Amino acid sequence: MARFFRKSKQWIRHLLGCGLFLFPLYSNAKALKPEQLWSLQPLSQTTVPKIKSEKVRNDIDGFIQNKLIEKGIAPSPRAGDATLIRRLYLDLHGLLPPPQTVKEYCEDKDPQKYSKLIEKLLASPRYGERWARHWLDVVRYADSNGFETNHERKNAYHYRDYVIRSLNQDKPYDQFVFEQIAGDTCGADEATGFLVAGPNDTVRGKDPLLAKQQRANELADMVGVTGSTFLGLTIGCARCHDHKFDPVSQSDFFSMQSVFEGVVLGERPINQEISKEKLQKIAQTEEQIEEIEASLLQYKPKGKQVPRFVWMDDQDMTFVSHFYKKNGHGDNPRGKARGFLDDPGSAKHSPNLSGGSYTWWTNKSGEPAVSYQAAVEGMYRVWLSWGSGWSTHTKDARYLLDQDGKIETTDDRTEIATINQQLLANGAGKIISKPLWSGLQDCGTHSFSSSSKILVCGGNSGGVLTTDLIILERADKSVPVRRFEPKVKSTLNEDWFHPVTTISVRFTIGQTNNGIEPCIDELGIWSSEGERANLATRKALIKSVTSSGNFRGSPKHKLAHINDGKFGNDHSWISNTKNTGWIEFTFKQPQRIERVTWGRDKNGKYKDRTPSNYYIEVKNEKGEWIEVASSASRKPRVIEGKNGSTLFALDHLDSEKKSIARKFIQDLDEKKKALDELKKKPRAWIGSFRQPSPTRLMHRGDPLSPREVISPVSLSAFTQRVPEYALDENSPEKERRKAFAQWLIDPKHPLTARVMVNRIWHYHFGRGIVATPSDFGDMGFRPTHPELLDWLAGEFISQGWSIKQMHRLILQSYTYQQASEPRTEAISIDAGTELLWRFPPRRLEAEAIRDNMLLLSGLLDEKMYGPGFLLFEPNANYARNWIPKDDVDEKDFRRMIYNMRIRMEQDSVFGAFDCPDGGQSAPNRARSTTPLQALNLYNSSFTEKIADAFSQKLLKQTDDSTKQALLLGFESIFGREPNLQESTTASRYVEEHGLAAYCRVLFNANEFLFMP
Ligand SMILES: [Ca+2]
Ligand SMILES: [Ca+2]
Ligand SMILES: [Ca+2]
Repeated sequence: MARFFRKSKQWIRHLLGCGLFLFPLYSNAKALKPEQLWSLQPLSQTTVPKIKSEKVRNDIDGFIQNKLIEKGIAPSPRAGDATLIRRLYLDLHGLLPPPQTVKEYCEDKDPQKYSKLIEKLLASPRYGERWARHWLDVVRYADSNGFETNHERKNAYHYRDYVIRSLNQDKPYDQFVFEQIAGDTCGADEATGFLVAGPNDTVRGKDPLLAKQQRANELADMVGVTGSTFLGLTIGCARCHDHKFDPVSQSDFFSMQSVFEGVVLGERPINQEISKEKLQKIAQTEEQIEEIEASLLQYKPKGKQVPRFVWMDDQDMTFVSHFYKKNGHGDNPRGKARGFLDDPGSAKHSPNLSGGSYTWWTNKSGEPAVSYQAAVEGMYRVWLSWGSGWSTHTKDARYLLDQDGKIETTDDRTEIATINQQLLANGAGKIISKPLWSGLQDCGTHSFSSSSKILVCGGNSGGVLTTDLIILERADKSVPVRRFEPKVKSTLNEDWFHPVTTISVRFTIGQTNNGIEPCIDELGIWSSEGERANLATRKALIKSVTSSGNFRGSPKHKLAHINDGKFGNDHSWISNTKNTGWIEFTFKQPQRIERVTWGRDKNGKYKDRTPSNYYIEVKNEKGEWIEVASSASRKPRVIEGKNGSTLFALDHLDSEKKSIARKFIQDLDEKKKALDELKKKPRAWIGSFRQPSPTRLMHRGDPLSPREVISPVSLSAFTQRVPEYALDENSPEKERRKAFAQWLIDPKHPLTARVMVNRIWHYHFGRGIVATPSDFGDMGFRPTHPELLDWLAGEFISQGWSIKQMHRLILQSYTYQQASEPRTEAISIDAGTELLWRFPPRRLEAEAIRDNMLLLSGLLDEKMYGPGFLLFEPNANYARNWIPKDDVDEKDFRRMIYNMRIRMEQDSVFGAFDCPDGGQSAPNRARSTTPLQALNLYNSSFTEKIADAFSQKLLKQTDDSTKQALLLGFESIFGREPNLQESTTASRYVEEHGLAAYCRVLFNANEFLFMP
C-alpha cells in the first residue's frame, strides 16, 4: 500500500507538470540540491550480476533476472521463431515480414539466424524511417506553424530527412546531438531544423509588447525542448522562478536562453553539397541547350547584316563556339556593389548585363578557347567583358580578330586587346575572390566581315581564362553609347547619354509589349550638373508639356500626370493611339541633361502598355531633333521565347519553318527554365542566426520586466561534474551554441547518455527503465533498474555512442526474446510487467498500422525523402482551414513518416490512434482503446479502398482461387496458417460477404494490431 501511495504521488506530481500553480500546495517543498537528485550523479561503476542460467544471453539479462529472483518471479520461455521475426520486423521497421520470409526463417537451422536477422534489419533503410518517427515525436516536429494561421511548412522536411539519414548511417549520438544544436558550424545545416521545429505564431501584431511576449515564448520553447530532449530535465519550468523541485534556477533558464537568443525562425537557403546526380543533370541540360541552339542556327536571318548593336553573351550558342570543354560557370553573387548581380550601374558604367554568370576554362597559353561570330559587315566598336575577381585568372588574356574565321589561317589575325581578367574593365576594382562581372571595356573600332570571328585566347599567366558578354556597336557615329541598359522593365528604366544642352526633349514610342495604347506613369529628365536633379518636376523651369494625344475616359490617366512626381497606374499618362505616341517637354531656358527615366508602373502592379520600342531626342541649336538614346542600345528583347532564348526575329521565315523554329525555341525555353531550377539552392525551414543583444533575466518571466544581464554559462547543477563553459554576454552567437553542445556531449555528462539509452529501451519494450523518458527530475519516475541504466549508458559511451550497437545489445538479450504470454503467478506480483518477466506486448502506433495496410495491399510506395504528402484539401485561406481529403490516391501511399503533419489537426482515420500533432514534445505516446479506432478502421473509405486492393492482390497471386486467397491473406497478415476453426469461419464469411469484406475484418484483428 505504501508503495502504491508513493507511486501514485509520483504520477500525480508528474501529470501536474511544472509547479507554478502548484505553488500553494508545495509551498513547503524545497528544490533538491544537485547531490540529492539521482540522475545528476555520475554513472555508477556497476558490476554485472552473474547468473548461471540458459536464460541469460548477455549482461542485460543478469540485471533483469537478478531483480526477478529477488521478487521470486521466473523469466518466461523464449518466444517462437514466428513471433520473434514478427516482433523484430515491427520493432525495427514498423512493417510486417513477408510470409515467405517468415517461413524460411522458421525452417532455417542456422543457430546464428537471429543475429543475422537483426543485422539485416538494421542495415535496411526502412529502419531509419521507423526510428526517425520516435525522434520526431520527442522534438515536436510538424509541417505546419500551428497557432491561428497554421500555415504549412513546405520545406521543413529537410530536417526529417536528416534524422532518417543519420539513423540509417548510425551517426554517433554525440555528433547527432552536436549537429542539431550547432550543425551550421560543421556542414550539417539541415540538422538545425531541430531548433525551430516548434510552433510559430505568425500573427505579429503592431503591439511591441505582444511581439516581445511572442519572442519570449519562442525562446522558451527552444530552451524547454532542448532541456527535455537531451537532458531529460523540465528546464522550461524555471522561466518564471526557480524550479520547484529540481536544482534549476531561474538564472539557469536565462543562461540557457542566451545560448539560443540569436536563433530565428523561418525559411532560408540551405548550404548543401550539390549531389553528383544533380551535377550530372545540370551538365546534361546544358548540353541539350547547346544542341537545340545549334539546330536553331539554320533559321537565323542570312545575308549582309548591319544591325546597330549585336549582343553576344558567353552562353548564347547562336554566336559562340567552343574549342575545348569548359570547366563551368561563375555565378555573380547577389548584391549591388560593382560587378555583383544587382549592380545598378552608375554615370560611368553599365549595370550588370552578364546574364548572371560567366564561363570559365583552363587557361592554355596562346590557345583559343572560344570564338564569337556576329555575322555582320563593316566597322564595329568592340565592347569586351569577362569574369573577374579571382587571383587565379590570367592577367593577359588575348582577344584576336580572325578575318576569315578559319582557324588554320593565322596571318589574317589582328589583336583587339590584352586583358587582365583578375580586375574589372579598364583595370578597375580589386581581387575579392568572388565571381564578378567585369563591366564593358571599349576596345576600339574594327572591320568585320560576315565570317570574321573574335577569338579568346589563353594568356601566358594564370590557370583560368573566362568569357562573358561581348557587344558590337556599329561605328557610324562618332560618339559611342555611354551606357548599355538591360531589357525594358515595366517598373522603371534609365536611358543615359553624353551630357547635352537643349531646350526640348521628346520621347517617342513605336511599339508596346501588348499592342495597345502605351502608358507612362512618370517621365524624368535629369540634369548633368549640380545636384543632378529631375528637371521634369520643376514646374518653374518648364514652358510646356505636349503629347501626340491623350487617352480619354479615366481621371487616372492625364497628361498632367506625366510629371506630377507620383508613380503608379493612378497617376499616369496613356496615349490615344495603339502602340504609338510621344511626349515633348520644352524648357524656358536651355538645360544641360544626361538622363531620362521612365516606366509604366513603378509599383509593379501593371505590366501591360509598356513601350518596348522607343527613342529619345533633343533639339539642337538649329532646331533639329537629334536622337540621344533608344531601345536599340538595350539588351535585345525576347522576341519569341519567354526565357531569354532567342535573339533574332523569325519574320523572314515561311510559316512552316517558322513553326519548326518556334518549336525549337519553346524547347529551349523549357530547358533553360529547368536549368534555372536545378541551379537554385533549396530552401529549408531550419535555424537562422543573428548576433543577439545581451540576455536579461525577466522578473517572473515577464518580458517587460528585465533585470540583470545573464551570460551563457553552463547549468549550475552540473558544476564540477561536467567541464564548464562560461562565455561573456556579448560572445559570438555561434560560439554559444558550440560551447553548449560540447558541454552536452561530454562523456562525463550524467544525463545525455542516460536519457538516450532509456529512450532506446523505451521504444523496444514500450516502457523505459525510467517511465518518464523526458523527465529525469524529481517529478519523474525513478528507474526500475538503476544499475542497468548506468551500465547501458556506460556501454553507449564506450561503444562510440552507436545507437545501432545499443539495439544489438538489447535485441540480443534473452529479456527481449521472451514470450509475451501472461502468467497468472507473475501478474499477481508485477501486473505492469515493469520487471520484464515477459516481453510486454503492445498495440502498434498509427503509422505502423497504416504502413502495414498499404504494404499488405501492395500499394505501399517506398519512395524515400523529399516533400511530404498532404492528407488535407489544398487550402489558401489566411487562417488555414484544414479539411481532410475525401479520397486518397497513389501519391498518398508512401510511409506515414512522409505525411505532412499539421498541428492541431489529425488524420481522419489514424489520428484516433494517439498520433501526436507536434504541438509539443511527445516522448511517450498514449496507447488508448476507443470505439472511434474500430469505427475508423472498419468503415473509413481508406480501409475500404485498401481492403479492396488487398483482396485484388490476393486473387492475382492465387490465380483467382478464393480459397487460396483467403489462406494467403491470413498468412500475410498474421504470419501463420489458420487453425481449422479459423479457416472454417473465414470460408463461411467470404462466401457470405466477399473477400474484400474479409480483408477488412483482418485489418481489425488484434493479432494484426498488436506487436507480439
Ligand atoms: Ca554571361
Ligand atoms: Ca583565319
Ligand atoms: Ca505620374
